[in-house]
Amino acid sequence: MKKIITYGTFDLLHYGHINLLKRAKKLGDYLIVALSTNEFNEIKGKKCYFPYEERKQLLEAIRYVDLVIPEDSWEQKIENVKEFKVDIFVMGDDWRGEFDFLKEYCEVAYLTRTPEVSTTKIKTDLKL
Ligand code: C2G
Repeated sequence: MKKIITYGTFDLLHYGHINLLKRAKKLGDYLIVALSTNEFNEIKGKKCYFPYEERKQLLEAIRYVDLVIPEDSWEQKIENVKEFKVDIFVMGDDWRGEFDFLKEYCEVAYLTRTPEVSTTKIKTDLKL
């Protein structure tokens, strides 16, 4: 059982997120998503439209996602990788290089982002 983990806020869920989760799942058999809590988003400086429970509910409805756990700190990744015996850590390539320290514990894969869509863009466009 090849286990994958990825992290994020996944606010205003869109097809860029789905592309990432779909490709992450294809790398193994079991995909864990560590979802940023409302408190952690404050630390990340991200203002969420949907609170944690709703963002979690949306993610759990996605066929590629097997488990959603809370992400409440920058420092939990090594512990998560060990605890869940993760084989591959996956993030969009806007994070390329940022998490290479995990290579000691698991494979690290940065997948290309879907360029034209983002939560920020959706919010900006809707204000117009
Ligand atoms: N993503 C993507 N294409 C987009 C938008 C997002 O592939 N058009 C990917 C991001 O690269 C990330 C995931 O979808 O891998 C979730 O995106 P965000 O919710 O923006 O994640 P972020 O706020 O960058 O949180 O500890 C890591 C952080 O929690 C990452």
